[in-house]
Amino acid sequence: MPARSTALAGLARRQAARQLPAAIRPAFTTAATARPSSSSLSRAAPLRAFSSTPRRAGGNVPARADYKKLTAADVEAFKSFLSTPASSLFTTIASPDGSWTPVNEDDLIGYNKDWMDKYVGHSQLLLKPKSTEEVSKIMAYCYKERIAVVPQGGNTGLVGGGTPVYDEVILSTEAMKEVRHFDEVSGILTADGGAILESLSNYLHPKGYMMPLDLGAKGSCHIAGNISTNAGGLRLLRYGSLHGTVLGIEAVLPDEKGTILSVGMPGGRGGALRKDNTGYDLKQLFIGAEGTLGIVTGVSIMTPRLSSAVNVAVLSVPDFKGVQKVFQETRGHLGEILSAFEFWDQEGLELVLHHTGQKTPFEGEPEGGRAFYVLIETSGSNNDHDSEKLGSLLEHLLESEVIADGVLAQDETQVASLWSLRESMPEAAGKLGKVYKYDLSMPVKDMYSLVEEARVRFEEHGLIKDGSIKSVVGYGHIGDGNLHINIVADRWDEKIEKTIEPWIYEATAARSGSISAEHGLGVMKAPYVGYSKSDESIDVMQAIRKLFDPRGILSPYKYLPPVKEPQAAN
Ligand code: FAD
Ligand code: 2HG
Ligand code: ZN
Repeated sequence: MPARSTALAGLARRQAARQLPAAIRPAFTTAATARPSSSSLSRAAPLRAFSSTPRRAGGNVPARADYKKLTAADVEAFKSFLSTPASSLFTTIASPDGSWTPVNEDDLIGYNKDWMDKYVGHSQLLLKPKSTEEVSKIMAYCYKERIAVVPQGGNTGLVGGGTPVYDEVILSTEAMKEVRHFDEVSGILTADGGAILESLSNYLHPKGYMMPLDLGAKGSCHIAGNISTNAGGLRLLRYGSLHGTVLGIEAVLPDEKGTILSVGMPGGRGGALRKDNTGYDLKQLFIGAEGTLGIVTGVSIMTPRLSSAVNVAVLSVPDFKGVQKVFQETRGHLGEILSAFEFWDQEGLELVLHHTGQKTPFEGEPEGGRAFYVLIETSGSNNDHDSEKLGSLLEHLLESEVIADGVLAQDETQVASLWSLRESMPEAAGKLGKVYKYDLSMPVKDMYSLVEEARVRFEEHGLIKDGSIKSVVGYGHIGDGNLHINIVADRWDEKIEKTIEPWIYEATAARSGSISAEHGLGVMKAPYVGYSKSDESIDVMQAIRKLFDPRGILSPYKYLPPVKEPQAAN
């Protein structure tokens, strides 16, 4: 076994009782690396005037469908549905009689453009209703007039789902953000759809509870946005998907009445129940529907107890086989206390260190080198027990030479610092250039060969040599079989995109994977659903969509490929 020299010093109280392997050191504390717990992502600054063609990388967007073009009379109607129009309605359309003050196109850019600067629409109207009833009136009117609508939460989605493609009305849940009810016995939380994920966490923590999901965009994303994308995030391994934790949904349908559908919400027929087998489970349809079936205005969700003991270690591993071995051993050793298992590659680490100014917590260069990093988190209620278990796992991994070395957080600040190495990845990639993001599900053993194949492909196409592609980073939620590939380019460019797509979806399908693990389909992947779903499944999905949205006004051009016209009989 190679010599591992770094000595341990200054162990925190909870670790002092036991011996840690010499190559696992306390993590550095650097002010710059605190976990971005209040990380609200700023909406895009006004940058440019709109062009008449919608911007999205690549072709594939259907032509604008025959939706009504907004008039001043429509704005007047929307105004009449809102209790506070001055703070709920923003339009570039001029008022014939001065009854509203139009805004500039630039004032709407933060809602027309996505976080990645990839998808840009040119809506003329942003609505921020304050209640479900207001949403209902809006939707009934849009149905009657056949006005296209895109629901928007925190606009942190990564597939172009939450921004308009053309001139759809943007219906934002920003002004509906209250907690409606919390049951301290059952842990069931009921909130407005526009409640920000992080505010819900902050609401729950003093009560000893936490949200069952966590993601880097927590400071901006809305709970209804999370539900609509079926967001996975960093805690799925432990608490499962929203399909398990969401108990109820209130949604406004795009129909004649703007029907308010309330399923599994407290106070409704049936209430928020953990067990309910009466009929089809309608709420499930809204989880991951990306705004195609209705506007989610309220949510009821099971929240777990806040863990009083949290430990985090980051380990370096010389090869991807080792990453798999570490995962296998970790599950075996830690069992129920394992709460996250994340990984990233060397290119990812360098990107984060360079673009966020963080310092590496590692020292020196171990024999065998470092190629991958895994973050292991335990959450439990007995720190001695959990530390003991984690310590013996780390010892075992070092002894068996699966890992090269590692760092173990000694306090909350260090926990935050280590998490930040992983959570800063999307932001760091965005600082380097334009990021083509792929969010794929597949057997763990097949994950990294895809990243390597991608690098070879781009080399062969000369895209790395000519500087078009600056970095190819692999990271993700290994514990969930979810790989993120971030391909950082110097520009949005059709040639680059065509080198990646559909090749990357074919390569995913060849590995029996899914082209969307947790980010959804949006406008980006709508044409490619067939790589992961059969024609029969797509037909049924299209039929469900039509049932909820007969006039096709919600989130058009997205989510599914256009409906095939029936063939005429001979
Ligand atoms: P938006 O982006 O506004 O909308 C997303 C989709 O939901 C759109 O299709 C929109 O039309 C629809 N929608 C929004 N609100 C409603 C509503 N009220 N009713 C009906 N439909 C609605 N995702 C993960 O799964 N895991 C991660 O770990 C993760 N990390 C991220 C980290 C960063 C830094 C960023 C920028 C994004 C990350 N994401 C992640 C993606 C994104 O944060 C999630 O998809 C999030 O759930 C989107 O929420 P939002 O409120 O921003 O929704
Ligand atoms: C994450 O896990 C998110 O950090 C974002 O899902 C991934 O930006 C990405 O590609
Ligand atoms: Zn993710």
